[in-house]
Amino acid sequence: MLEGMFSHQWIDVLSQGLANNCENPTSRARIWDRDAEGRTMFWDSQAWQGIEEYQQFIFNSHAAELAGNLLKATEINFFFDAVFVRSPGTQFSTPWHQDEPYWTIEGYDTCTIWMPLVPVKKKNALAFVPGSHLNNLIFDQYNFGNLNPDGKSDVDQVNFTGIAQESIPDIDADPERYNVVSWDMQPGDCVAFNSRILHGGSGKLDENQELKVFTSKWLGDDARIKFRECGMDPDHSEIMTQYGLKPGDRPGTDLYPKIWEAEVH
Ligand SMILES: O=C(O)CCC(=O)C(=O)O
Repeated sequence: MLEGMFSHQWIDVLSQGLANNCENPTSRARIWDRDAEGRTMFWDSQAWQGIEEYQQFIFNSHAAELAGNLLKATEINFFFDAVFVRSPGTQFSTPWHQDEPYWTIEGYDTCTIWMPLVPVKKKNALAFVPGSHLNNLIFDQYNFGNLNPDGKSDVDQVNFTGIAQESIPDIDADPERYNVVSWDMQPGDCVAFNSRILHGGSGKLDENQELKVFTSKWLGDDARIKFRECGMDPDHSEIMTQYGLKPGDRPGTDLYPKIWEAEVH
């Protein structure tokens, strides 16, 4: 967790972008959870091509440099954005998962920058199992396509049966055993995490508390395109193919622009 990484100007830009995004969702957007009181968790992804404020952040903020330094990369490409918007009081918690097994990318040198655009308490923030990105395990984890109370069609699906090496442990039953961490965070703070780390939670909000999160995903040196038979979420395989990208390629083109390069000394 990195405190005060982004200025209030960037938070304002992203907040404006998120408002635009919620008014003009992509075809990928959907509600992940809607409870009996009408509280919702809204998700959208890869909206950046249509949202100018997201483009400003991706191309002009120091997010790519931050990812580059953390990953000790020689270059950084942008992968995609995703937003997680919980209306006040939403209880929905994101299931524990790793990101890489769902992605159309494989590699160790990847990271997500998770940024709350409103203050969030430790108990409501995304939580992590430290070190779990190092164990080379793919867990039998959740099919996020099941999060679809409105019955949207053409939702990405995954099924890790036969691929996963282990069941996902019941982390919530004994968070101390897994050294689970999360933090009180202010707008401007972020968590940068490896796509192999087990993470989940967030939600369980107090009655009047909302949560608006912008995430950006960044690719370092060893990231390569991979199409997975177990399904992918978000599934970029079709658009990657349209852009001439194939398994084994280094992601690039206008779809995954190179944003940052290390200085050569
Ligand atoms: O904020 C959340 O609830 C989920 C975030 C997440 O899983 C991610 O960014 O990979």
